[in-house]
Amino acid sequence: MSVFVPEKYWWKPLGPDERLWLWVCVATAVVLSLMMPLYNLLGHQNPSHESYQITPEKFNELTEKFVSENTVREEIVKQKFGATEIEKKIPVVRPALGVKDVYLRARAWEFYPILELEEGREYRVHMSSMDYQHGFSLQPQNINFQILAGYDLVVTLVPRESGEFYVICNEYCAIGHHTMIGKIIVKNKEE
Ligand SMILES: [Cu+2]
Repeated sequence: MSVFVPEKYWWKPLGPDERLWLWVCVATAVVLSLMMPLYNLLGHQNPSHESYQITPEKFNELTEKFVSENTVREEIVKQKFGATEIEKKIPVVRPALGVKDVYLRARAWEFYPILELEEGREYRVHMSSMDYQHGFSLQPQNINFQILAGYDLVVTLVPRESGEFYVICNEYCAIGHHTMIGKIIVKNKEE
């Protein structure tokens, strides 16, 4: 049985053009790799985050606990699916003093609860999905994250601006996707 053995390898000897291209490739790879940490520190981009594994059941339990301990009122939210319009009550949750971990549950097709945060205070916002892949897109700031079932995505943030902000799902999640809109309210300390 004969084994094919090439008589010569293309990189032996290495031609000047090939050598130049290899250096271009190496330089590009180095520049692109450096851009990752540098842009994270210097660029205007989404805040970095942590991610942990969690079951939807456990995340749901933590969310329900957070909601039951910190709810201040409820808001009626309307959703339109074709000709049908439904109304539901979504709790507005204002984390008590000292509560840093806040939970935002995504599922078809709602963000739950409505968060009411304080300007200048640091929070760890936990996000996870109960079913499909969803997207967290904070508008008009254009801050975006993917929300996946089985993962607890933690974003540490300090709200710098008061007002009402909308969370749009920007990952297509079937029939009610267009109705999946959440809300984050940011208030001054005095409010
Ligand atoms: Cu969605």
